Amino acid sequence: MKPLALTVFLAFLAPVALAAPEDLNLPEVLKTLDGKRVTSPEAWRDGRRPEVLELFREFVYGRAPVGRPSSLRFEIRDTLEDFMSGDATRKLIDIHFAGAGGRGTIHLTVFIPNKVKKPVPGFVLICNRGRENIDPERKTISGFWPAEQIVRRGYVAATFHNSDLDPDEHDGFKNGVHGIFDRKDTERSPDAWGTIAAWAWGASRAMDYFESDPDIDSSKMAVVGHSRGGKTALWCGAEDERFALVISNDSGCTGAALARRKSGERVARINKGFPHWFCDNYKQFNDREDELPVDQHMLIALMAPRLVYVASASEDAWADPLGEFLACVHAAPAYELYGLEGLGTAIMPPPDRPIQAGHIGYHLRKGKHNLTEYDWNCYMDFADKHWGRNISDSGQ
Ligand code: GTR
Repeated sequence: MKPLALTVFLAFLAPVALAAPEDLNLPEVLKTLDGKRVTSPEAWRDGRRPEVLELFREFVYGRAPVGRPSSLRFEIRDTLEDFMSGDATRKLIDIHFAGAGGRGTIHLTVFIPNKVKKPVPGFVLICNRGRENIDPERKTISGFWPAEQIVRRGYVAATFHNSDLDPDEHDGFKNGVHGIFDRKDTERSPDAWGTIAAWAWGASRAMDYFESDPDIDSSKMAVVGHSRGGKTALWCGAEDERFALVISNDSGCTGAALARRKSGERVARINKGFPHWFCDNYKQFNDREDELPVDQHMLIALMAPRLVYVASASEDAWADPLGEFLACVHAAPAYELYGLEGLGTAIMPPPDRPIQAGHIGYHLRKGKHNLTEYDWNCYMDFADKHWGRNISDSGQ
């Protein structure tokens, strides 16, 4: 083996050394802005957690002007009980809403396993790739959303496309839910919601539907997203505590990766490339990551004491796998307040060796930036483990 090939081979085998937290000077999860130490679950839930959430609203993702709108309405467009060779019932649901600027609809696709005790827990994917990846007819099958496998393992497979909420383009926040709900009589504020927050809002409306469906166990639903969708899943999980499990796949910059690592995609770059994703205040931190009042480990900590899972890919340097892993490590103190284990290790695992014992799960998949069946299987293993499910629940 050539020396370089050998080094790369060994790097995959050897645990990756950690940068000490002091080196990054991360803000402490359990220290309030006025310097008080948080030592109880109550002080976290009622004090520090809302404080951190507000910091992310004000400086990063922006503030949604509306929660569940009174206009929200579910239209079950179609129910087919004999889908996937009888394994699943398919429901196509239109979630309608309206505001001063017009109306919108989220097209939600849901497959509910037939041979399983109801209500059934499951996963909702925020799809940010082409709609063919979430084909409700199943003529196109994609590893990005392996609905058949999800159903076979006894879980609800649900999904919607992010563009139902807001197209992924910078149009000055005129179209999508911004155009529907934003006030027109005042200037847009620097902490107004960006597109990531708009997509996250959509996942919460899907949760509104799950709560209304007796076949779905809304107390055990996971929100899943890849890349920009992964950033969205994390923000959704922070804003909406109804999600019991939050899954970030290769979310990278302003997702799971620590900004202060300044590795891979950086704040200035993401704000330039995607000026519509975050709130205007976030642009103050271009090339000034150290001045952020938060870092992304605090976003992961906002899930505590719920389950959260972060996955990276070994060839995805742009998303900074080590930065994603370290954010999980440094989110743990919020879990420890509840007597729960966070990640349970500070040593980065080699590829394809998931860490799943604690309330924070992590794996580094070998390969490129993508959401694959391997990733999904890890997420379902984690859910099986923590939700006490086994193959007999799947009816197989
Ligand atoms: C990239 C962007 C990343 C990531 C990715 C994706 O261009 O720089 O932050 O979100 O797109 O969503 O696939």
